[in-house]
Amino acid sequence: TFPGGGHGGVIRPGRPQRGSLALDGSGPRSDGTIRPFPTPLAAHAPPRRPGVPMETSLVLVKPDGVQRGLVGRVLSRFEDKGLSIAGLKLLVAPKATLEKHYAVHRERPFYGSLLQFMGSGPVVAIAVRGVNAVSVVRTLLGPTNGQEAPGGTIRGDFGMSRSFNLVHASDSTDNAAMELGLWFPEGTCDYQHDVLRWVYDDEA
Ligand code: 3AN
Repeated sequence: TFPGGGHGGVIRPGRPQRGSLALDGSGPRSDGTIRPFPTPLAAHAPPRRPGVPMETSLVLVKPDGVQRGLVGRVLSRFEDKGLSIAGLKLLVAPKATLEKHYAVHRERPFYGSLLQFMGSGPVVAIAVRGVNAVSVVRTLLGPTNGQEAPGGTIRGDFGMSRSFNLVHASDSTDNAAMELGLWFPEGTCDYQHDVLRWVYDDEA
């Protein structure tokens, strides 16, 4: 028998069953007949907004973030914010990928050690999608140096270093497109993320 049921979960019309509810949420009236479930849930949901322009940013949890067991918490920051995960993988980055990814820093003194560090263990690549995702994600990361990053940001909460700064995120939509092509050449996942109608209002 079903818990609290005793009738196999079935409420028979015409038979009062005080103190019990049908599994579909309907309940018996005092005369024993069945009350339909009040209102379909969809009737209360705001309408889905078609055509909201979304951006996708490329985030990396760097080898220090993976080793320190922060992957779940980094993902949670984005999910908690209302952003969507559109791609996710763990890999040891090929040197060629890192060279292209950090080409802009080729002339910087830290370029060699940066590439060595980024190839020293697995990284987690995440495609993060949302309205203004590129700048929103950068805000969630915080400034480069963990010692200067404010509390509440990923780097501010978890890091104490400039080079071991746990995460990377695209700094412009152009770079995001380039980096997504590099880390997700197979493309990202476009799906209906149902919670978004509760995340964005009519002004986005
Ligand atoms: P961010 O990731 O905050 O955009 P960038 O783009 O200036 O920072 O630098 C790319 C990466 O290079 C940083 N995430 C950091 O790991 C490393 N980096 C930046 N500046 C230095 C530095 N002065 N010394 C060592 N590593 C650095």
